[in-house]
Amino acid sequence: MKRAWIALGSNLQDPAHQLAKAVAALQRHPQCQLVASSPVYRSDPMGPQDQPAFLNAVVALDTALEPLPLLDALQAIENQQGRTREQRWGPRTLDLDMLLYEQQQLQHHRLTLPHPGLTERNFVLYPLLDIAGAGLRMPTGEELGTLVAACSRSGLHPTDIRLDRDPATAQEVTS
Ligand code: ROI
Repeated sequence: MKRAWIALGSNLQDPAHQLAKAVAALQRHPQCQLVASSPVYRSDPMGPQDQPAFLNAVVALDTALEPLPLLDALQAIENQQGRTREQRWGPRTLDLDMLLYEQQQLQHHRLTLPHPGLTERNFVLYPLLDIAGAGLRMPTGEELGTLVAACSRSGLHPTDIRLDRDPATAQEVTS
């Protein structure tokens, strides 16, 4: 089995439900094993500001799939949840982005590893830190802790949403 790190994001059609449903689909996948899921964060939109806030999280998967078949599996889940090809930087029902796959570096027209947005997106780095720890090594040799230290946390807010529950009952607890 190979270890992959996947970022989840949604800002349309009940984002908490979208994330929980995606995690449930990954858990059901016969060639994937969910290892960990991060807390869920609410984050200010990166890109145009006239769209709802996002919910973001990261999961660790162990998988028998190579990177491109894993990408196919992630896109199938996006499509099952009604994702259409939206405008660039626009709102979306569900994004599943492969951040890292073992120590692989890949430049393919469908997939770049590590994910090119990884180093500048606090809504990816902080949940990754929660489950991977600061010592996680990038294929480029840097440690995750170094990347996090260079990335502001502003606009990133923890929530009480849990991803390891039944998606039918996933809900936001506001206090
Ligand atoms: N902004 C935030 N905060 N979180 C996302 O997941 C996200 N995804 C995107 C764009 C539109 C770039 N902005 C985002 O695709």
